[in-house]
Amino acid sequence: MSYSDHKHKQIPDVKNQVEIQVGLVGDAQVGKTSLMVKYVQNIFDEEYTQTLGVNFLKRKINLRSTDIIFSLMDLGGQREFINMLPLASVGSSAIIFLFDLTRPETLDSVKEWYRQVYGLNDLAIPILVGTKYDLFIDMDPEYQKQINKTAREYSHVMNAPLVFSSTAKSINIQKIFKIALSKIFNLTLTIPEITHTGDPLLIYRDVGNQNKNMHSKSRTPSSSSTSQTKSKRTPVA
Ligand SMILES: Nc1nc2c(ncn2[C@@H]2O[C@H](COP(=O)(O)OP(=O)(O)OP(=O)(O)O)[C@@H](O)[C@H]2O)c(=O)[nH]1
Ligand SMILES: [Mg+2]
Repeated sequence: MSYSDHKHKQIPDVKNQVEIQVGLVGDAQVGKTSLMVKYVQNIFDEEYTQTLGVNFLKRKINLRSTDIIFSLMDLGGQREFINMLPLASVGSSAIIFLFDLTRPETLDSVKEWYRQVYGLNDLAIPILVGTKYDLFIDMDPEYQKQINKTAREYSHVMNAPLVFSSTAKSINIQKIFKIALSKIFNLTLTIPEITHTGDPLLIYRDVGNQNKNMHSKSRTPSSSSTSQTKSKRTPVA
């Protein structure tokens, strides 16, 4: 074959493909499996089926000419599965920390989940997600105000985007993963933020940015490792 023949051969249409692992962690029944199944299969089941160990689902999306494959790793929230935390943490580019907006103790637990995850992977981008917003909006306004405040403090200290979501009512589900993608690849996202107390919060612009992550062996919110960048922030307490 001559050189010119070679030049005119058809170039196969090869798409770029990137696989991104994202872990989902948080207390039992906060809605990790529901969120993952909704995002991947667009199904919501009201009935609770406890996750025994780790669930695993994939979803392919297209970003410009690249196929992005989200590999979602959902860890059962019962303490007995904590030995499987490396499956959801190691190799994940982002970790979604979920809490139930109607159970404040699940937000408190995020501290411990965060500490454990960052012992295994301190480069993953954290995203803080409050679930069951559909139930939360019917709760006492004072309670809502308090949760808003505390969740925002956690988001700040963790340097994590904050999203209030409802899997049951499809509120902010796709956006969680858009935010994850934008943070992982340092892309600009044009979704408006939602910051008003009482609304389904969507706060992401000034948190979870890569340049901050780079410096952050200091991500762990335990008091001893709270570094200079965090010393001015409200501690997770
Ligand atoms: N109202 C309402 N219920 C929800 C929502 N998300 C999840 N649930 C319900 O909450 C319960 C627990 O959801 P799961 O997704 O199984 O919770 P999980 O975090 O995976 O629990 P473990 O597997 O034990 O860790 C189920 O009955 C869900 O139907 C939501 O957005 N709104
Ligand atoms: Mg589950």
